Order: sequence, then structure tokens, then C-alpha cells
Amino acid sequence: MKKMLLFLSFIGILMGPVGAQYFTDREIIRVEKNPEVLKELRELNLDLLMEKDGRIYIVASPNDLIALSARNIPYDIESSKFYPEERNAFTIQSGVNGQFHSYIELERDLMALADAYPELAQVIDIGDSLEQRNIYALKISDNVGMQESEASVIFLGCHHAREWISVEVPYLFGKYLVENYATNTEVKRLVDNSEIWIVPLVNPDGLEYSIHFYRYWRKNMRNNGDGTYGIDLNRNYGYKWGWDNLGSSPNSASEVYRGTGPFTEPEIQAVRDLFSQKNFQALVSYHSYSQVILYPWGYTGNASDKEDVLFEIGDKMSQLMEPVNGRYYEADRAGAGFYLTNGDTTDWSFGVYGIPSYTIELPPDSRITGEFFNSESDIQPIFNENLPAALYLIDWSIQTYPAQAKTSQSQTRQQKHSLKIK
Ligand code: 0X9
Ligand code: CA
Ligand code: CA
Ligand code: ZN
Repeated sequence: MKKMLLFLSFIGILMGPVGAQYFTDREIIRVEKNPEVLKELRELNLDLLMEKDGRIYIVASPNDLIALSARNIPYDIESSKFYPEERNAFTIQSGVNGQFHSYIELERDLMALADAYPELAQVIDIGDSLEQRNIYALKISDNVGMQESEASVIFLGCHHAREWISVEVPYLFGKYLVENYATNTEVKRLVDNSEIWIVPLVNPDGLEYSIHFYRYWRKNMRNNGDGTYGIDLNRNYGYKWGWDNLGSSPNSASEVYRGTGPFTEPEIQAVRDLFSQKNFQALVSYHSYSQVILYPWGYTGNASDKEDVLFEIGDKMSQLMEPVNGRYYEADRAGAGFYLTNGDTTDWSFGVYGIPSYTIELPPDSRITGEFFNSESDIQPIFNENLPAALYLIDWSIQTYPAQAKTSQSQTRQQKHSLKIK
């Protein structure tokens, strides 16, 4: 209850002036969230504010209200609840998160892609977050409804709530692939010969909290039971989990708190369970900020026995990226060049499955150049420069896959096992 009051008053401060001073014809409305309404909403271009307790809040113009009525979507006008006693000046262009996706906006846009390209794209719910939001994967392939013997690559975004740009890059990648399939022969070749799995929002609860309460939130929303909240989802994977207290923390208040055991968090279980059903050849996990490409190990400063190939692929991606906008992403071993981490995504996917695994830290390159606050006008350029690297990694995966593909499923598993790094 306290949380709800805090929530309403905070939103009140933010939204009041929007109604009062800038867009006097706008109303904040709410609609029930159910499959019928979601389907209708997908076709309307509305300014979705947030989702709370099974309801979707929308900043609606008079025309939006007419459109909703025409579609028989019932709504309640909630504007009065969002007006504070004092109307301070606040400028908000399009909700608190601007062009960046909230959970509900991402859900809508992923569903819209799958609706528009049903032969190429499917939205798959791979698990629930702590607060019961869905963790969505966008699967892209030819014959997307079938499980074919094809190379597969996974792209993950937003383990860390405040890294909003890390949702946009994998989302835009999925959008790019389906929209260019028909006209771009290289895109068609890659999509026809692989399965591309995109999970743009691993930490939906954290992202919502970052948007509506505290922009710097990093962890998930686990109630640790001691007055602290959150586990660092990029410290909860099960390879060398809790290896030392340098690369993660046993203290619940820490920003790099690893939790009480490996894979305790449902968001990370969802990724683990997807891996157990697939046979991924490569992984990218997007984060921000630093503008670097990092590969294992992260738990130790030592090189793995695949150092050469990991660097080679990472450096190739870097070289493909730089010409696009002139931004150089240095490829480096995480534990050597960056800092130690244990229980992170890439140590696990490399350590357990032996596949090339990269953390791409998106721009900016430093704190003084903007840290987690990418400008909306930089979303597209950042995606553009990451595109050739993602395409390259899929191509690499296809090239390396045929030998395995010819063997039976059980032999494939065995081969995977023999690639395992100790
Ligand atoms: O600390 C992290 O989880 C990542 N950096 S961030 O600023 N986005 O939080 C880096 C993870 C890099 N991976 C390893 N060092 N293994
Ligand atoms: Ca296919
Ligand atoms: Ca195919
Ligand atoms: Zn991060």
C-alpha cells in the first residue's frame, strides 16, 4: 500500500503538468489488459504510459478516445488521480521513457512484428519474472513454426534495468531482419539457414522500476527479506557462481549481489531453460555503457584455451562496426581488460556450452559522455553500427554448424558435451 501511494504521488508529480500545462486536451486513461484489448491496441499508435495491476495506462488525445470507442474498448479516465496539488513545471515529450521501450510497449511491438511476419517471426514466452511479467523471446527463421536442424544464435538485452539502450538494439535487430528479408538476399540467406533468438528484456521488473521510480536501478526486484531489494541478474548464472567476492558480492545491499545460490532468479532460469532446449552456436548479451566487446573469462584474469578464436571473432565484429559511425569498440577479455565478474551470462554460456559469447557494452564510452542516458536520436545510429557484427556472428555460426548438423541429435549433444570447457 505504501508502495502504491508513493507510486501515485510520484507519477502525479511527473504527469500533472503534462495534463495541466502542455497538452491540455490529453487525458490519462486506463484499460483492462486482456488478449482482446492487446490485439486492438497493437493497431493503434498510442502513447502507452505504464502497466499496473493488470491495467494499461495511456496518455490519450481526443482522437485516441474516439478510436478506442469505435473499437468498443472500454476505458476509464484517470487524469484527476495524476494531478498533484501544486503544478510544477516539468517537460516530458512522450511519457517518462520517450522513445525507449517500456515492458508493455515492447510486448506490443514484438507481437506486432509477429503479426506482420507470421512466416518469419514468433513471440515465445520463455518464463515469468518475479512480478509475473513475461520474458519474451522473438524467434526468427524461415518456417518459424518448425524446429529445423539449423544453426542458432541468441541475443539478450537488459539484464540491468537502467541500461535502456540494451533493449533497443536487439529489438531493432529483430525488426530489421523481418523487414529486410524479402528484399535483401544476404538477410534472406542468414534467416533461411539459422534460428535467431532475441530476448530483448531479461529484466522487465527492473526496467519498469527504472522508468517509473528510480532511473539508476540495476538489479531485479527480489525482496531480499532484510530491507534490501534486488539481485544482480548478471551474477546469478551457475558457472563459477560466487567464485570470489571480487567479481560478485554476498551482501544483499550490493549492486552486484549474486543471490543465495546459482540460478535462484526466475529471469535467469528462463534463459537457462531456453538453452537446455536449443543448441546455440553463439551468444551476445547487450549492456551499457563503455563501448567495448568483452569475452570470457570474466571470473579470472586468465585466458581460456579458446582465447585466440574468441579474440578473433570479437575483433572482427569491432572492425565491422567502426566504419558505420566512427565509434571504436575495443575487443578485450573481460577479466583482464575490464574487471572481474563471476556468475555472468557469458562465462556460463562459454563455460558450459563452449560457444563464443560476447558482452557488448554499448555507447557511450564513459561517464562524462552520458553513462546510461543515451539520447533518443542515438538509438538508431547505435543499432546501425551493431548490425554488421550481429549479422557476422550469425554467418559465423552457419559456417561452423554444418558438420554438427549432419550428425544425429544425440551425437550433436555428445559433440556439444565434448566441447565443454572445464
Ligand atoms: O558488470 C557487468 O555485469 C557488466 N558491466 S555493466 O556495466 N553493464 O554492469 C560487464 C560484464 C562483463 N562480463 C564479464 N566481465 N565476465
Ligand atoms: Ca528455419
Ligand atoms: Ca531453413
Ligand atoms: Zn549491464
